[in-house]
Amino acid sequence: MCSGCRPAPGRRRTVPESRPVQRRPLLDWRAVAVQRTLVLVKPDGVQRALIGEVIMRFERRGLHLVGLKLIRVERAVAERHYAEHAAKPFFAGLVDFITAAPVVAMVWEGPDAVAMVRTMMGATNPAAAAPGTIRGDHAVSIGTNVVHGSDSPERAAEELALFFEPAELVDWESSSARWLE
Ligand code: RTP
Ligand code: MG
Repeated sequence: MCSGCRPAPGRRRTVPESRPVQRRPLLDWRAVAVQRTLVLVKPDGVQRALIGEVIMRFERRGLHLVGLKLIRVERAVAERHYAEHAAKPFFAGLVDFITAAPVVAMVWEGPDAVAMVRTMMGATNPAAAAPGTIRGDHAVSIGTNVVHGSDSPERAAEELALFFEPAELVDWESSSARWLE
């Protein structure tokens, strides 16, 4: 230290008081509802080795993974899951399809996660799905459209309960969370 920089004898250097850092997000997305939504990589997606592709999209987007498993969907579960379509001509085929081979079931969390996932999936009929969406990039047929996503917060709650035990969902904090606020 230079002699001129020394505090005068008898005077103590004053150190600025340390203050807690105020973290204020640029955009307070807590004003938007944080939701959980069910995503299935359907049997065609698993067979076509698209599991990683689907996970990557949600992970890179910034959604938060709280549940993940590879399962065979039991017929009774499939019938409950697609109960809204029970009267439709494609119902039997839909249940056959979703129970024919393993699926990957996931729960993703984030602000407006239900709508965000649906937007990223693209339209039900891949012919109408925008390029850049999962179906728009990876599917050509309405029957084999790679992914399922809950279509409302109410359905998401029902579907989470149908596919996951509470203990299978993991509460954890990602170290990148503050960079997504
Ligand atoms: P998902 O439930 O699988 O996420 O699909 P989604 O909401 O986009 O479409 P939804 O109307 O719930 O239909 C469920 C699945 O049934 C098949 N589907 N086939 N042949 C047909 O007209 C027809 N319509 C629907 C699709 O595989 C759709 O994903
Ligand atoms: Mg649906």
